[in-house]
Amino acid sequence: MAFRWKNDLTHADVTPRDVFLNRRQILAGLGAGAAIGAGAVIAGGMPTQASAQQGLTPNSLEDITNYCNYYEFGTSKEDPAKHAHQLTTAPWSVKIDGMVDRPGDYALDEIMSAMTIEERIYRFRCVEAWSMVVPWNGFELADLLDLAGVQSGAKYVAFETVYRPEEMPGTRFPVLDWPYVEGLRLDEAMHPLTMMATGIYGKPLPNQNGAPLRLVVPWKYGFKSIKSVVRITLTDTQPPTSWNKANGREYGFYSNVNPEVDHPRWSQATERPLGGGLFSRRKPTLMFNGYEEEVAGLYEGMDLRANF
Ligand SMILES: Nc1nc2c(c(=O)[nH]1)N[C@H]1C(S)=C(S)[C@@H](COP(=O)(O)O)O[C@H]1N2
Ligand SMILES: [Mo]
Repeated sequence: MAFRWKNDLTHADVTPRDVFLNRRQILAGLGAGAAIGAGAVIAGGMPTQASAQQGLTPNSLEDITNYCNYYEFGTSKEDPAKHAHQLTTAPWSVKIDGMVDRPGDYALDEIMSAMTIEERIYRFRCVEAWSMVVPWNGFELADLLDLAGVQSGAKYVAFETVYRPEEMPGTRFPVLDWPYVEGLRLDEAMHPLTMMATGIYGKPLPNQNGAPLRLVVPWKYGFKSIKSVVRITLTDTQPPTSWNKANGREYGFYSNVNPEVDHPRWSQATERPLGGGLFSRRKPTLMFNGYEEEVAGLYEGMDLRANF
């Protein structure tokens, strides 16, 4: 909870709130609060919206306001914002099972009352080579795993997204093998940078962002950050992951952000920051998405090309 990392991001680096929200077209859904909050990103008493928006070209803003990946609601970037309101997020519980001392269905309320919610401003890099900076609210996954009591033989953590065809129109199509599943090595899961997010900008997570509880692993490609988690399983074998099952040649288990290892169909050396408009300058992608100092040790001695 008191973990300090080389945090070089402030609210000035946060993808402007209106950009972030607009891209999901949820301003209407959130009502006046979002609209009022749009220009009100304050850090240390100083309005930073102006600096955060430098370089924005409003005419191309529209192109990036619909970017969202939540395939259970459809594969186009606008689908999740259109359909995710159908998801019932309360009541919610997370089954924690496998190699834990206290397996069970943990009610979200129960989890929340045991956790300290803090804000973490993280870079977020999609494997498709767009990126943003998000002020998440949430808690360290390690704290939740401690609540359940990880047993000594456990080596991996498997995650599962809720699967409700009646609320998730995208699951009618066999794009992925539903439910969406993900996994981390235990040391990755226990790393203090790894969090479970419950909010953005101090407000509950919008459904299309993975309400009410989603994983955030800032040094890995975005698809590792599985949304709307209903099950967490401790295991001693590497769990299957949705994108790896769909295309193992293109999406590895680790999927650490790495500018030196290209996707078979495109370069990962640079990225397009969201919010900069169509003609925004690409910027270099950072090793481990800028968290090299904190996480490189997890992969010491590993061939990152073989273990992509
Ligand atoms: N269940 C589920 N989780 C998911 C996805 C998905 O389709 N289904 N998409 C992933 C991908 S590819 C990305 S880039 C991020 C996007 O998160 P955001 O929409 O909050 O930016 O969610 C990830 N988590
Ligand atoms: Mo992604």
